[in-house]
Amino acid sequence: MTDCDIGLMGLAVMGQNLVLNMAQNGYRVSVYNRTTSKVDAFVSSDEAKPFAIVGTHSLEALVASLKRPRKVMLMIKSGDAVPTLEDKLYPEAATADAVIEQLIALLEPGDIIIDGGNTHFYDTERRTRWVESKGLLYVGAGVSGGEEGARFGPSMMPGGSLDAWPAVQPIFQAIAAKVGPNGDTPCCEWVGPRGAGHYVKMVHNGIEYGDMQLICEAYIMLKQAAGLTNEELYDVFDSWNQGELQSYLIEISRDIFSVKDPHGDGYLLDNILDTAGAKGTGKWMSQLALDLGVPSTLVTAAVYARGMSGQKQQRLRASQLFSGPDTQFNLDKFGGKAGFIEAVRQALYASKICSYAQGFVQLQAAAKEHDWPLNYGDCALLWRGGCIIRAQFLDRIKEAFDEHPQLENLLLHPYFKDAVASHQAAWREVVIAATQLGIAVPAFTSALNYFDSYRTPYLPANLLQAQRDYFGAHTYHRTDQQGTFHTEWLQVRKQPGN
Ligand code: NBP
Repeated sequence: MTDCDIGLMGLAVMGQNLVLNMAQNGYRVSVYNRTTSKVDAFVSSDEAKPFAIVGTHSLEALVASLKRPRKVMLMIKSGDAVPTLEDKLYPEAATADAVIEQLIALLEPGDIIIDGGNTHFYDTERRTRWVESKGLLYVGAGVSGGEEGARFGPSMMPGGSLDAWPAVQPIFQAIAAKVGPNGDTPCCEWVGPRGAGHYVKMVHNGIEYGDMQLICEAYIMLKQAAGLTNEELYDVFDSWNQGELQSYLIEISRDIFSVKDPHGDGYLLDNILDTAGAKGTGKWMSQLALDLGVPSTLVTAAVYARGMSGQKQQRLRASQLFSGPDTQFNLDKFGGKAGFIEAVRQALYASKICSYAQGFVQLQAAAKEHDWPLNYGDCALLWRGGCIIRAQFLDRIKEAFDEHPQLENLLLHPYFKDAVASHQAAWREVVIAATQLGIAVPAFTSALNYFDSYRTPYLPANLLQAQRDYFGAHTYHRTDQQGTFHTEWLQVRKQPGN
């Protein structure tokens, strides 16, 4: 039997749901999993049975079940990359490489290997070149939306061998989330060569880290500074979700505030330990921002905030040693509780704009570094539906980049400039209140510092460069003359008259 449109290996949560989604869209899908009992269990499950999905027990059988050009999609575990030590690949990379190696031996020129996992873009750059050198095509596709998205419409960010796109496009665009006035624009477009798709997915995840941390900071301010109850928080987030903050993450946070603990008293949220996990894509974005020399400070603050949350025992000990400031918080400054809630909303929106501005600046720097012709308006569209950061606000970003494809920073676009300008007073007051109360808001603060650094014509880097020249002869430029200068600072200091 060689009539399947696509084969998928990796039947965990994502793989199973993507297969059901493809099958529901009329594609004939064959499947394989390392633990083959999962193949049998899946194809005979109530959800899969109506679609006559073809189960196979080996890669050979999977490949043999496919129409040409064969398309094999991998949805297997990805891991932490060690990109500079190619000979010491992390176990999951070695695993995926071993699977790809087997597939190369089984496939023929023109066939396509697709990696839909959260793979480090370095691996996708490397694998695209490797697979293409064997006459095959390779696609590294970011897939976002979790279990629900995979089943009913994920955001998909494919990149790699452009020649693979015509064969992959109909399937991917059929299963992707749809947005737009008629609900028929797929959140799936070709992103660019080699690792571009996985890079865009990584930036999506980094922005997700920033969004989540900012929402947590809004929550802690409303809860600790203004004393809002979970019922009040539900109402606040519900109203926020009607306006410019409308987004999936605000919506699910709202819902979380309403859930009573099925195993204890009160609300479930209040019984959850305040330590957060991470799978590493935020860290990757942060590391790569450092490599590129671009300040993606929001994702970095969010990664560190998760790290600090994990130091629970140390925090408990430190809390016995230090008390915070002895401040009486007065809501009158904000015009009462309602005014404070509105100020927090504005702080959240302005910070969010900075976070997305940083994400796109990093994408632009990466595109330049790796020679990817990225379309930033399309990137915003890909995130408009199906994924975790989906939000109304992404329409504005798409419009901004459609108007100015080379816009160097979202903050320079009239819509975002006006939004930040009109929100900055409240934003500053919220950061001041947090500082006075001793409530940590690293992402709000980091966003405000980014904004203040970005909008100032004058930073103290003149002194910094003077220090570098003083101890290391690193030279400096002058404000009033062309050229490179060095000063023997000690000698100048010792000259008479100085
Ligand atoms: P997991 O990330 O938990 O991976 C489980 C799958 O990997 C199983 O099919 C497992 O086979 C297979 N696998 C492992 Br583990 N080691 C293998 C090996 N050495 N050789 C072959 N197969 C191996 O599954 P998931 O959560 O569905 O995610 C799949 C991919 O999608 C990952 O790359 C993930 O990062 C990405 N992703 C996940 C989400 C999400 O919300 N979960 C969202 C977006 C992207 P077995 O059954 O034999 O152990």
